[in-house]
Amino acid sequence: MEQTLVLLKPSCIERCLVGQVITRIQQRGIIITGLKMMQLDEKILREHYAHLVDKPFFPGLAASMMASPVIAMVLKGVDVVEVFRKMTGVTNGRKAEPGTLRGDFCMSGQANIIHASDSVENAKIEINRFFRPEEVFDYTPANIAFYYGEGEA
Ligand code: FUP
Repeated sequence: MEQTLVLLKPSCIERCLVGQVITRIQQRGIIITGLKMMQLDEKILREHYAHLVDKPFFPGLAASMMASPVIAMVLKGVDVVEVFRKMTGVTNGRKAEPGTLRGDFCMSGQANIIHASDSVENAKIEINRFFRPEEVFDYTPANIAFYYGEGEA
């Protein structure tokens, strides 16, 4: 099964939305295979947001990502990269559809509560960036037959 990398940003931690976001992940039937709190620094953020380093908003973005610890997660499911990007919603929370995490829980383009990998290729790179192999527990729930029909997973 596919895996994706998620960060619950300082805007999620400070606003005490962690439980609600994790509830939505589990309600959907997405499996959490890695979870930890960590303090990000400029080095990892320059790698993670390499496509944005030259933008004028990068210093503010980096500061917002270092304002508190984040919670990093690895999520597992069939097509989970695409499914979870849809659940996340578009970058600007004010434009995100109601029903998405950003559309339900934030009003900002920067303090937008969550990061989710945007492709299968980037998910692999990002999981390796934030997790050591022994920190990811690639297990399958005992009742997996109630998550997916025969032949789906
Ligand atoms: P996303 O994949 O939706 O997280 O979007 P991007 O990779 O384009 O942007 C990463 C982060 O940069 C966003 F979550 C917030 C920040 N950002 C800004 O602060 N201002 C902008 O104009 C665009 C993005």
